[in-house]
This record gives sequence, structure tokens and C-alpha cells, in this order.
Amino acid sequence: MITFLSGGTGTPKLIQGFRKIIDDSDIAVIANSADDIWMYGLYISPDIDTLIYLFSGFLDEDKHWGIKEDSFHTIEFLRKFEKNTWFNLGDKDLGLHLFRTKKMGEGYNQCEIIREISKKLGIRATILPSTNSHIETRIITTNDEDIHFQEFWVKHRGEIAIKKVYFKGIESAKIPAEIIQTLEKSKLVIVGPSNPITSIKPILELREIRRWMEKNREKCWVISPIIGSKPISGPTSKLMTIENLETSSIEIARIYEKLCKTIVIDVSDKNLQETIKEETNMNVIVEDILFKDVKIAENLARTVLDKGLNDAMNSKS
Ligand code: GDP
Ligand code: FO1
Repeated sequence: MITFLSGGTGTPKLIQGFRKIIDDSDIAVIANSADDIWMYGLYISPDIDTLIYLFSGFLDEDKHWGIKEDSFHTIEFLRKFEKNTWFNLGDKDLGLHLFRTKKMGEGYNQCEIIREISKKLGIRATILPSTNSHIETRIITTNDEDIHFQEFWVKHRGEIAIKKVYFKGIESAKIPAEIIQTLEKSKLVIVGPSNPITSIKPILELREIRRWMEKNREKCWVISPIIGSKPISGPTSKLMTIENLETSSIEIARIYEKLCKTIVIDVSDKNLQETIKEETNMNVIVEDILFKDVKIAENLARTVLDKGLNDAMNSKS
């Protein structure tokens, strides 16, 4: 089993590469739950849904959310009655949210619901929410407004000035038992190239996951979501800046050095290799990590599997 920690864009792109080499039944993903939001009376889990659509072949791979070739007639009609319709739900996508919300009303938890959806869509990979509790990423603006991450990112297109991020509900959130069971079965655990602040941090703030990785650092890897001084997409840089972090692969190494033995950085950042090794005691692999097509993700997957599984065998013998 290979397990990924994932948000909704960078890591799913990497997973596409792994799927070319290993069977879906050997892939598990611990997905960020803190983007979850109640909208129009329905419960939406964006990162989990991206993974559900990825593994079932429905994903719109241009937007990296929602269903390919979906239509938006329902949300258009809703606009006749409802002013606050900045969050777009596709017509087919709505089917999933209706089903999830119905099952939540019947008392099922997120793990159980995802398992049932996965079964019905023929998904063989294991998709796990980081927690069954409701947690949410909140952003404090410079005007002291406290808004949901989706309001910052979708309603305001990430264009407003912000000063703080926090995760509501994280202190009391528990991880599902399935997470440690899955980690224990994993030959490698890969922190994918996802936003370190709003996708991976809410997973790692769940103490049991962080502790497990600290204890099993040898088999944990991170793939940098940054090339040079920029992320490939999304608000990563803006969010790292308010956390007083520089946007670079060195900073990514510093964030994960206690949890991951190995980091993969881009070929264009090769000049950072020695500095990262000296500063962090990590192995540094240099590869093409810009997934312009699935072949590049597949090549990276091959390197990680060759080296990672080899290291695992050597550390046992
Ligand atoms: P979100 O939930 O949509 O924010 O998705 P993620 O957190 O999974 O992805 C956002 C991160 O993915 C950003 O930091 C990007 O830099 C990174 N990312 C997107 N595409 C690529 C890529 O092709 N290669 C790498 N290395 N990172 C990527
Ligand atoms: N992203 C947008 O930029 N605009 C939207 O209207 C939007 C709707 C949406 C609906 C369901 C879903 O699963 C995801 C959706 N997203 C949308 C993506 C979402 O905001 C993600 O980018 C974040 O949660 C980060 O992963």
C-alpha cells in the first residue's frame, strides 16, 4: 500500500502518475477535510470529491474539481431566489452532495459514506477523510472579518488582504481508526505537492497522524509544491507569507524535516540540493515535478517507488 496526504489539485495530479504503475487497490489517500462547507443546505467535501471523481473517471481534469462536461442549470435557476450563489455546483455533482447529506442525516459518518460512494462508483483505492468531525479552515482578513476558506478562495478569488489562518474544530477532532490501520500497512507515505498551509497542515495538526509520521520518518516522503519562488497554482504563496514562511523548496524542507526523510525538488532547483541536505538532514531527490502531462507524474512515481521501496528493503535487512 502507498498512502498519500492530499489536497485537491497537486497531489491528485501526482496520483495519476502512480496509477499508471500500481493498481488502485494499492493506493490510499488521506484527504484534507478542512475545505468542507455547508452550501444551499448540502454538505460539500471538495478535496474528497475531487479524489472520488479522479478514481471513478468523472473528474474535470482542467478545473480539478467537479465532473467533466457537467452543466450548471440548477444553480442558474437557484439564482432566481437566492442571492448568495457564488459557489457553483454542477448538476451531476449535486447528486453526490444530495446523497452525502442524506446519509449524514441518517447518522452515517464521513468514512462510511465515502466507502459506500466508492463502492457504488467502482473505486478500488481507499479514500479516507482526515477526520469524521467537521473542521474548517477559517481566514481572518486585514479588516478582521472571519471567513470560510471557500469564501476567500471562490467568492473573493483569493484577492483580498488576509492576516491569519486557523482550523476551527481541530482541537477536538479525532482521526478515524482506519487511518492508523492504513498507515501501518503502507510501504511509503507521501505528502503530495499540495498547499502546505490549507491542505496538509489541517491533516498534520491531527496529532496521531503527525506522531505516526515522526515515528516512521524513514518511509515518509514529500514532493515539493513549489518551483523556484512560486507555487504552480493557487494561493500557497499568499498563505505561506502570512505564516512568515518564504515560498521556496528550502522552506518546504524545513516544514516537513521532522516528518519526512526524503524530499523531491524540481530540476530547476538543483542548486538548493546541498543546502537542504546540510540544513535539514533530509535526502534530496531532484526530478521534473511540474506535471505538464501524466507521463511526467509517471516518471516521478517510478523514481519514488524504485528508491523508496529499495530503501524500505535495506532498512529491514
Ligand atoms: P487545493 O486543495 O486545490 O488547494 O489543492 P492542493 O493543495 O492539492 O494543490 C495546490 C498546490 O498544488 C499548490 O501549492 C501548487 O503549487 C501545487 N501543484 C499544482 N500543480 C502542480 C504540479 O504540476 N507539480 C507540483 N509539484 N505541484 C503542483
Ligand atoms: N472552485 C471555484 O473556483 N469556484 C467554484 O464555484 C467552485 C465550486 C466547487 C464545488 C464543488 C467542489 O467540490 C469544488 C468547488 N470548487 C470551486 C473548488 C474548491 O474551491 C477547491 O479549489 C478548494 O476547496 C481547494 O481544494
